[in-house]
Amino acid sequence: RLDVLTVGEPMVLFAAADPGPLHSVSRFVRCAAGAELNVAIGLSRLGLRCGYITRLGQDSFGDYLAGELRREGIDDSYVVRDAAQRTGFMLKSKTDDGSDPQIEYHRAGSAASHLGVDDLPRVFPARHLHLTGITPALSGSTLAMVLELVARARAAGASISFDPNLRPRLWPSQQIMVDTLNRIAALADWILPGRAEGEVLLGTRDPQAIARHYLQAGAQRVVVKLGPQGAWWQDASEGGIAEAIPVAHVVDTVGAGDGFAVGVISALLEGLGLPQAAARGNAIGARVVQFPGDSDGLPTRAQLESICAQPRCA
Ligand code: KDG
Repeated sequence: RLDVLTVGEPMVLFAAADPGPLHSVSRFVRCAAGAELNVAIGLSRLGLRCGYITRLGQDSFGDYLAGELRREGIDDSYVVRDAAQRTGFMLKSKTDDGSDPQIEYHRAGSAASHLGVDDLPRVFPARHLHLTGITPALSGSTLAMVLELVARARAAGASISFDPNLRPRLWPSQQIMVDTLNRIAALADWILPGRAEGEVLLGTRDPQAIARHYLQAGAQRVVVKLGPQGAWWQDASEGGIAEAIPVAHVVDTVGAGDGFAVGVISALLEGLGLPQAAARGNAIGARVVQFPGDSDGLPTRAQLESICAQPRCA
């Protein structure tokens, strides 16, 4: 049995090698992206057995991503190669002031947007399911698939984590995004919103109010990401702040939330408490922002142990 199963769209990421707006950049570095893929990579590097459901085109981008999955030791039994569709890709600019980069997607109609209920294993094969709000935004069939996967995970007794990961550009409207993601959040056990996401989804930036809302909606644990201020964790009985690990120089913020999810999910599956899980999330998020790619800062178990020998870490 797997520890964690996730589902999503992997993309080839061309990260600008030089700063400036995308149209002015002539050199790019190729890497792999996709929020759930990043989480699968991070969990796998920590030694968890992780599976990933996706569809890839039979093109060179698909070959590259299939190779990355193998290289990272991710179970690819649920990866379909689709001769009729292309693999998506994206461009990311380089910033030198820690601000969020410019992102350009080339993913509409991609192989992964054709994922559907038929791509799911009949019997849910893992202890835990991790979802983000990106996959249900890709198409009507991916939304139906996510809802069915939740039902199968529940039937198998698996726990479910959900990172809203708002991508307004991928949704038909803001209202549909908010309604759909709050509906999925109400089906999950562990919810990992950012404070700005709370504002969009619930109309409040107050971490305690965000946590209370999702706990009342049925979650068991909520961890609200506060960026450089750390994270607010809360369950039915208590709540508190996990302080951030200061970062002297932020190279690229993209992927930090996925690193945070890796920390929280791995710690909770290991039986650690919520404060320790939030602290590990902070530690991995802080490492990820010091690297240019989405996943190059995700630590191995030995690297995590050396970060966690320092204060403020689980
Ligand atoms: O969390 C990182 C992701 O944003 C990035 O890897 C690309 O999946 C992606 C997306 O849809 O933006």
